[in-house]
Order: sequence, then structure tokens, then C-alpha cells
Amino acid sequence: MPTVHLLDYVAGNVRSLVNAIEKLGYTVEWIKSPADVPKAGKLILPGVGHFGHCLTQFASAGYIEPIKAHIAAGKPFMGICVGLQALFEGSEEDLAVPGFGLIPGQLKRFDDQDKSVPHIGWNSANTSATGQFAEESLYGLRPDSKYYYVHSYAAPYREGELEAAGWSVATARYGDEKFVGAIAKDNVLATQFHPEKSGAAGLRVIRAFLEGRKSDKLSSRREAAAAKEGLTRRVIACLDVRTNDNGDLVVTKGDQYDVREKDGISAGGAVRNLGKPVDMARKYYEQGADEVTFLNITSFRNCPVADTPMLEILRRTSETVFVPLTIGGGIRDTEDTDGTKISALEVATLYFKSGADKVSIGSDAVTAAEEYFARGKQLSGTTAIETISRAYGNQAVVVSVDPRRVYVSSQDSTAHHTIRTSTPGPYGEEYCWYQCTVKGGREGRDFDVHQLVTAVEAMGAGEILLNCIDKDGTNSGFDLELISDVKASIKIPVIASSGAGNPGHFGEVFTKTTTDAALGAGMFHRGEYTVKQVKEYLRDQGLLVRQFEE
Ligand code: 1PR
Repeated sequence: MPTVHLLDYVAGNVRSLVNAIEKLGYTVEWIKSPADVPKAGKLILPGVGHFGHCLTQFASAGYIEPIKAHIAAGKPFMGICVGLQALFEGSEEDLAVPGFGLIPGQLKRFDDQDKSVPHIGWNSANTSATGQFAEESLYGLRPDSKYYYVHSYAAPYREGELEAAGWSVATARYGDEKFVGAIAKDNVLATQFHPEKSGAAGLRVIRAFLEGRKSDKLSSRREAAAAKEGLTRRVIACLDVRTNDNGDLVVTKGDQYDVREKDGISAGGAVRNLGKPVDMARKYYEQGADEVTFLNITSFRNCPVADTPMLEILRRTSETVFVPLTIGGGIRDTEDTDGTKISALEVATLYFKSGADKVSIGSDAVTAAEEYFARGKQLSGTTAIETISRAYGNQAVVVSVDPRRVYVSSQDSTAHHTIRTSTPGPYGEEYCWYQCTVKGGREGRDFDVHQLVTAVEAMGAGEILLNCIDKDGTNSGFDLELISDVKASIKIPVIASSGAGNPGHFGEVFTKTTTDAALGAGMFHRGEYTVKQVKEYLRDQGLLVRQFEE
């Protein structure tokens, strides 16, 4: 089997990249020291997280000169995400650390005045924007395909500048900022997006690199296709996973977090079993889900952490599902069955190595945020959010929020952040606040969602998964008031969750709020609607979505 070399350093989820390469018929060999670099024919430099942290690691391990020598020798080289950023002169993210300096220019942070940062989701990498490759595809890139990006810093695109230095460029647009999505010259290809997470469109780019096909003629259908630039509306399928009473791991789904069947007389029946996690994840991938989230809603307390069944689920899912995977449940400092202490960072590392792109933190984030407020809004530096985001970048840390409405008659009757609601409470109360809960909604805290999201944003969370217990499983639509209130409080992206019952609810949340993504569970699991139908509905409403590519 032909081989490709990958640089082995802590770069988040490299398992998916390995899976993608193996699916294309290649074997991966690891570069474990600078002395291995000259052995590489084709070399891939993956990377996520902080520019300065990654570049400092390369430099202190002695990788920079051997990589530059590989490129100068004309051997194929591909950089992904921070692997692209490393080729530039530097980044605003860490001005003290220089890049390789092969591409002129510096990375800049996206302006968050008018949009969420990080930029997370599916966007273009369009060569026709530069005119150079209007009728050819650069390394399999297509103007109407979408690719998965996750980053806060980007190389701004200024017409003609990079081209003058001999580079071919594919661009994307976020808000009114146009930036480099992919760039190539001679033996070098680099992508800001993650091709290994970009479904068939991304695999095509990796294949073209591995086969050395720099350009192909675009088919007339492709040429004719009008490319719409910009971030697409992200639709996420969520799988709540737990063991049922027979000890099997199943996808379940609650009504307001109660996952047991009701027999009509009494509650507390068997755990609802809606299917097998790996099979269902694959099904949603094929329906066009932009991401898949697994929430391990009970912890496996009797099992050593390294044998947690969710790890195996991720390993198997990432073999065939090439979109981002998030895993939540049990991400906290813990004690193993033999009494060994395991930090949240170590737990998260196990998940990243098994194929997760993001971890989602629930209960532990509430405790950390309460302590942050108790310290007078001072960071401790030791929370799960801080340690994981420092090591893997804030885009890798999602905070899952499980709020419940508490109605009050007036704003003055509580110290909490209230909203005026258009759905008054049982006694006609016109105001409510959203109470944070822990342990899957079983315990309410004297802490509101506004406090929580502002605290976790300050700690370095990259995204909020915003559930709502009142809405969960009701099929009555998302809680638009909650979503709008949270969006107004923070700059990081928000995933709206709980209440989706039909495609119209997705249309509603995307047009009536500024949510960055929307998640559904029960309506997909029960087979009432497919993700594809949701996407088609959104497209018919004039909203930009990614369509599944074979
Ligand atoms: O506290 O860090 O161990 O994380 C536990 C995680 O498990 C949290 O993310 C928490 O939201 C989740 N969880 C705990 N108990 C339940 C439960 O249902 N009993 N599920 C639970 C949360 C809610 C959503 C659901 C949407 C959409 N599930 O993720 O998928 O509400 O549902 P719908 O579209 O059918 O309305 P920790």
C-alpha cells in the first residue's frame, strides 16, 4: 500500500485524518522525530488549536528546518488548519512566534462585531473567486462544495497579492471578510478547512493530494453551478446514549429529560430504545447532518475510564462518518475504578484520540462558573474548560447548558437576569429567568444561564449547546426567547437545541434568531423527518445549506 507520513504531535483529533487516508487506500506512517522527516515522500502537517503553542512545539522539537527542507526539495506537502497558518509569516494570535514565512502575510482574528467567533461550520473554498481556476478544480476543490472550518484567525484575501507571489488561492467569505480557504503552489497544498471532516468533498481533496492531481477539468454541470459563498446553516443530529436495563448501549430520548417509557398508568417504565449509536450516526451522516453529537447521559461508573464504551463508539463512528463529532457526558476531573485520579484534560484527551473533535461539558461547567463568580470573576486556570481549551483550542470545548424556566411576576422579584416572555407562566407571570441545572436536570442551582454563558466564554469555551428542559421532546419548536437572550450575551457560537418537531422549526429558529446552528433529536430518531428534508426545507426558504455529496 502507498504510504503517507503524518507529523505526530498533540494536534487534537488526528484519528479522523488517519481514517480518511486509510479509506483512500493509503497507509499512515508517523513522523516521531525530526530525523524521520527526510524519509517522508508525502508529508501532511495537521494542526488545531493555538498558533503560538503549535509553532513553539514544532520549533522546540526541531521540526521547522526539516519540514522547510522537505518543501524546498519539491516533495508533496499538505498543511491542514494550523498546518496552513504555519506557512505564513505570523499570526495576530501570537505575535512573538514567527511562522515558516513561506507565504507572505499574517493571520488576523475575525471581527466579532457582527458575527460569532470562532468561525465554525461549512463554507466554500472557491477558486473561481480568483478567476485563475474558474474552469479547473484545484486539488479537487469545487465551487459549489462546502468544507468544514473551525478557527478564529484567518489569512485575509487581498486580490492579486498572493497570486503575484505564485500562489493559487481558493477563498471563503465570513460576514464581509474574505479569507484564504485553501492555497497551493508547486508541491505545496494547504487548507484552512479540515478535509477529513468535510465529507466526500473533503476526501476528494485528500485523494487529489495523495495522487498528485493538482487540477482537473470541472464538468459543465459544475461550471454552470452558481457558487453561493458564505457560512451555511448548520444542522446537527444529537444522540443521547445510555445503557438500558439489559446493559446494552442504546440511543434514547426523553420528554423533558425523562427517558423512561410511560405505560399510561405510571411513569418509570423501561429506558426508551431508539436504536444503535454507531448505525444511527452513520444514517444521519448520509442524510447530510453537518455534525453529530453524542451525549453520554449516564456515566459508566463501574467501568475503568479507558474502557468507557463511548470511546469504542467514537472509534467505530469515525471510521465512516467524516463530519465533526462531539462527545458530552462525564468530562470532569474524576477517579478511576482503582482510585487513580484522572483530570478532565486526560478524559478529554482519550476522547480526542478516539475520534472526537469537540468535548461538551455540562454539570462541571456550572460548578466552575459558580466558583468564577464567587471569586469576583477571576479565572482559576485549573477548570476543565480552561485546561482543555489551552491544550486543544477553544473550538474543541462546548458547554452544554440544561436550563429550566422559572417564572416571576416582576423583574424586581429576583436578582437573576430575567426576560419578558410572550408565553406567561401558570399564574400569568410575564417574566422568567432560566435556571441552570446539573446532573441531567435533576438538581436546580441558584444560578442563571446569563451568568453561566458569560463565565464560560471568559474561561475559553468555544461554543454553547443550548438545551431547554421545558422544550425537550415537546416537538413544539425551539425556545426562541432563550436563544435570542443568550445570543445577545456572548460572541461565541450558539447551537439551539430542544423542541424541534418539524423542518419549519429549523426555519423559524434560523430566521427569527441569530443562532449559529440548530440541533434535533427525537424527530429524527422516530423517523418523522430526515435531516435531508430539513435541509431541503431551509434551501427552499432561501437559506444557504450544505447538501450531502456522495
Ligand atoms: O453533566 O457533563 O456529565 O453531561 C451530561 C450531558 O448529558 C449534558 O449535556 C446533558 O444535557 C445531557 N443529559 C443528561 N441527562 C439527560 C436526559 O435527557 N435525561 N440529555 C441529558 C440532554 C437534551 C438534548 C436533546 C435536545 C433535543 N439531552 O441534547 O438532544 O433537547 O431533543 P428534541 O429535539 O427531541 O427536543 P455532564
